[in-house]
Amino acid sequence: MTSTNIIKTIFITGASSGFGLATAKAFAAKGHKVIAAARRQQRLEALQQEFVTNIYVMPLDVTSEAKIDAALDSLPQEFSSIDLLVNNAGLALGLSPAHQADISDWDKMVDTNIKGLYLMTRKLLPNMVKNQSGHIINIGSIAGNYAYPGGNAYGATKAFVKQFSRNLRADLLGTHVRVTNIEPGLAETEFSLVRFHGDQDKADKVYEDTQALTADDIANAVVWAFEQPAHVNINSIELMPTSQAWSALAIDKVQG
Ligand code: NDP
Ligand code: 8X3
Repeated sequence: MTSTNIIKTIFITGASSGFGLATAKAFAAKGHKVIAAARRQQRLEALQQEFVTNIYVMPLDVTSEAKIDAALDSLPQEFSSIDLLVNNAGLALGLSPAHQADISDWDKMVDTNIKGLYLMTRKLLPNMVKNQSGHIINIGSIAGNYAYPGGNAYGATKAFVKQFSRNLRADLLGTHVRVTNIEPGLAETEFSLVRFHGDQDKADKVYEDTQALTADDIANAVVWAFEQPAHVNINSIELMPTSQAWSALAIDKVQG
């Protein structure tokens, strides 16, 4: 038996855009109760209007433990027992080489992609363990698996997500709580607009003349991992657009 016909409560961080928004819509359309959280409350209002009864939207900055505590404390009773946490909130900032990168960009990526993710996990896990049921789905990245120029701190935060996900599985053995790391490649969202600090032309160039993954592709992977029978744990899913592959290792040739 799968869990598809049972209403679950699903907490999604970063639900105002991209993967988080698509995942919130996908679960809400299936009738699940969805908590959609992000900093930009206005963006979430349209979601609330589309799914009046089964979406609860809330402002949340995952980098602040105090704000997470306040948000969780304020959940209405009917949304308070979380079956699935989708740790999606995250960002890349900059594509400069390490010796030129902006340290405040690195700080923001660490605070969001690492600290925000482990705080949310730590806060929601005890109840899942108590219930002997639950699922944490983390949004990692191929950037955690493969190095590329300018990927420096961003890729390292996603390598954290990969190993944290695996170590969670080690800790949670016997609790029936599942953990999955989704590792997408190139996907067209607001990701590049954020990475290039609002430079729309630069962001558009990333997706020009190619067919990137869509936010719905990632939502499909999240939903699929969640809908597997309770005895099946999808450890990780790495997905790329067909138009993306690895490049050769680089060699610095001495100039003659
Ligand atoms: P978007 O920029 O479209 O969405 C990012 C979401 O994260 C927004 O909803 C944003 O909401 C939220 N967010 C950012 N910072 C915070 C914060 N401090 N607190 C709460 N929410 C926050 O990008 P994607 O949908 O592409 O990115 C989603 C995840 O997928 C990220 O973790 C990203 O690293 C990862 N990823 C993206 C890939 C891509 O190519 N697009 C590929 C692989 C992984 P708000 O600003 O309103 O708070
Ligand atoms: C986003 C994918 O390759 O731009 O995580 O880093 S990539």
